[in-house]
Amino acid sequence: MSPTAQQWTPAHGEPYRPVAYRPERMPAGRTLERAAELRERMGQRRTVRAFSPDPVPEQAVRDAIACAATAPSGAHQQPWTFVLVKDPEVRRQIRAAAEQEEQLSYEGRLGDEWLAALRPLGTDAVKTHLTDAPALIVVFQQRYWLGGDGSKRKHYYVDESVGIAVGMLLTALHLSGLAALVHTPSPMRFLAHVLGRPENEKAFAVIPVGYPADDCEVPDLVRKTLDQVLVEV
Ligand code: IYR
Repeated sequence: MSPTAQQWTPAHGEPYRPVAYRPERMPAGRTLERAAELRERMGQRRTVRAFSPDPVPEQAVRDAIACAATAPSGAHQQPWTFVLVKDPEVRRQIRAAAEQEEQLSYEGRLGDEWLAALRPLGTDAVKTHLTDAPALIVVFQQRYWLGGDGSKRKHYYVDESVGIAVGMLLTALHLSGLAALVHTPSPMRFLAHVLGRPENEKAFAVIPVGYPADDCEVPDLVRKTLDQVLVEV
């Protein structure tokens, strides 16, 4: 039965049941064109901290989350939950709680070395993006599987799996013409509380989504060149 027709449950302990996979091979010329185009388009992505309150096409955000949920994961356990927060009151609560933590962080909890690393980015404890952006995607890691009857099962490579899913989410949002930010208020425990998440879920990141504000500015960052990040053997 398809997972849409029935609540998904882990295939734990079931036998290997292979099915044929024969995607049509793309001609090399087309692959090269696609790859160059994607490289160019992804090079234009910037992390945005100043959002317009304009609404975004909501289905595009759901589609991007669906793309993220195609990510590979440890033992195909898909250990993620994406909470899409549109309610302005809930966004206000998240901002108030995040700013309380961030104030302590920027007033010294981060330490001098971390603060120096952040200085070129121009960040501070004021998190207008949490209320200006029309939507927040709060990504939770399922640290373990929790059955309806309270039974638990170990999840593997949760950090890696959720990190990959977030990368795919950012890619999908950007290629759909939407701006985003990976915000990691620390500590993030308040998010599970505010959003009423179950005990097996731990917040991983808050991703405001929207359009850049008309007066949006970003730091003048330089990306490493391909030569600097690629080693060919
Ligand atoms: N969580 C804080 C600090 C912060 C940390 C890193 I590493 C950044 O790349 C950016 C910010 C904040 O959100 O401001």
